[in-house]
Amino acid sequence: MMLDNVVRTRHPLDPLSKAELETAVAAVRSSEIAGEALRFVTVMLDEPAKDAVRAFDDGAVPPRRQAAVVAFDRASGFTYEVLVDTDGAAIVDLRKVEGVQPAILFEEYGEVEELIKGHPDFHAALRLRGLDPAAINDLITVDPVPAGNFGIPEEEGKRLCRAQVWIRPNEGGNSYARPLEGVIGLVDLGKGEVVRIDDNGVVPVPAGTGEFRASRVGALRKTIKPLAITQSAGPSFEVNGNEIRWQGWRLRVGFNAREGLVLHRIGFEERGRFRSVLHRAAYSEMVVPYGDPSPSRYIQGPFDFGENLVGMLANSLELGCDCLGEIHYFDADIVNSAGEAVHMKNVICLHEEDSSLLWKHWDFRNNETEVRRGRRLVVSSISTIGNYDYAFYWYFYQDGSIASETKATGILSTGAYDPAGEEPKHGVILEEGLYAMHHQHFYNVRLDFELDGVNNSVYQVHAEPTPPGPGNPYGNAFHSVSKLLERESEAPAHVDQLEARVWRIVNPNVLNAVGKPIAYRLLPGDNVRSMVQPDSSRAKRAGFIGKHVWVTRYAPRELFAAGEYPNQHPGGAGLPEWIAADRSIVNEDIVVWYTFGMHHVARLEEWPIMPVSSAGFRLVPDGFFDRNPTLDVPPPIPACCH
Ligand SMILES: [Cu+2]
Repeated sequence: MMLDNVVRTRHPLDPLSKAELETAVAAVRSSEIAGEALRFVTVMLDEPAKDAVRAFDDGAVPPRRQAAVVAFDRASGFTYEVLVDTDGAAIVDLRKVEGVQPAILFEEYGEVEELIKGHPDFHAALRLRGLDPAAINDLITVDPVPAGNFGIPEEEGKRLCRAQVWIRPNEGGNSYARPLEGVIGLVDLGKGEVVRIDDNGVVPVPAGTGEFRASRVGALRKTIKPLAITQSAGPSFEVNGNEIRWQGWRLRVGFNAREGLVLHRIGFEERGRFRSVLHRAAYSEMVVPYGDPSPSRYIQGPFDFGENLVGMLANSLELGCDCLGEIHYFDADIVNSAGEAVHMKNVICLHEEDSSLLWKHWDFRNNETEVRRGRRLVVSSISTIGNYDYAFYWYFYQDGSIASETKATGILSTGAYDPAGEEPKHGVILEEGLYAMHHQHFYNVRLDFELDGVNNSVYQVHAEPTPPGPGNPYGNAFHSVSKLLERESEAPAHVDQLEARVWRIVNPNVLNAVGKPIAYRLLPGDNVRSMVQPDSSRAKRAGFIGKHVWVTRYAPRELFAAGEYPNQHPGGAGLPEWIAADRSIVNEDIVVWYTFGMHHVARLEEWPIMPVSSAGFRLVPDGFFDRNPTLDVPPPIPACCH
């Protein structure tokens, strides 16, 4: 049944509108869990079943819009999951979730700081260091550190947060230049009180300022000439609501409080036919395990999606600063913990870039050249989580490839050491008395493939030299070894660049021009293994960093690699738990999960602010098209280059 345009203007995967968010909040507020202490952790689109979305795209009626609400009662400590039909303003399902802690609320960040700063034991720790609490009160900053779970019986069942302390060198200055080493707070967020303040010993407060603000770093260089990017006829993309079309690509952007930027229904239009590639692609989790065993630093290992809500912390992007050129911005609406709808301006940036050479050939015999310049479409978002700023980029290229890149920037997390004592073993000295602890950033991307149809399979492929002998008389031969991953337990694997290991996602039901299943290839980029011990709390809680590639059978609730509620979780949730079911992944609706790590042993050049450090991966068509799909890209200048 076709509906009129008015109803169809909203796509089933569009993020919840302000009105829908307010409807969801109002429904929860009129339910039996309503009360003064009720807080809203996340209110996100409950994405409709995939077949309903596909049917809508084929002209069917839209599925009902639903909001998935995670609410938390600060008085009772109970967590609730509520499903609200926002079309009908009715609660569809309401359940209490036992034994979990939802993400830290923004208001709790402020409370941790206030509680620590007001506590007599904290004042005593300051005085022990020759500091006057009243005199420096306004310069003290307290960072909440998600509590983790170290199996300490007294911490079981409580909503906790740890705290680290810094002292700004001056008003608005860089806190991380002056750690108050050794002082670690433990706050019971349920009771709203400090459990204790540990003092692991006095270490001098470093004297540096870590200054990087333009107004304070002295003369600025005058050698930069303007660099303007203009597109006189406008960009080549079209945006219709949340749908983007560009150079054959079609995709939809979404946004939510937990994951931030989400891409849906990614596909390529070939000769008028839409060929899907991914039903959904999004970063699902990240964790930053710190590798310093000192009593003040081993606690650091935040899950920035599940504990800190990366979408909630998204920046409003500025033209000419965060993005350059002809930009289209998408706004987003979210709900804060008080249940108020908050409009976030310019949280997703869309633009087009020159991407250098697409392809070229010079025929030396007749001196004819064919050359094409490439373009890429860039969809990006930036979130700030405490000291670090993370930029997430998705790139689409004319040749059918997709890439993603994360850029970590911001300020290093630091510690202080006593210059008169031993040098820190698990960090890099930045200046006298100040060091940056070794750590790793692990990102996980959830790739819900749908290559030309729902049912796909995955092969792990590597290269081998062909054994010498009659089949390889000259010793030059090598071949590919391809292993079909049949069950979830067979999939977890590390990258192996020396073996040219890649993963091929295929649709065994659709063959290309040479009679082989159409495919995309997952090409890992820089990666590293996790340095945590397999039986450690960190390894158990971040199971997804144990391997780089995982494949699961699609299940609607399996969205986040470390599980729904990583905050204070004892471990085992997410990917390791799901693959225990060992479902078949051959010719099924499958999801590929890619974990990649950025190994961070700091450099002096990363202080006082860190130039971006990037890592990522690529997805390239591998027999998805029958030949180079860019032959129809015109030469850059009609009269030359061909
Ligand atoms: Cu880092």
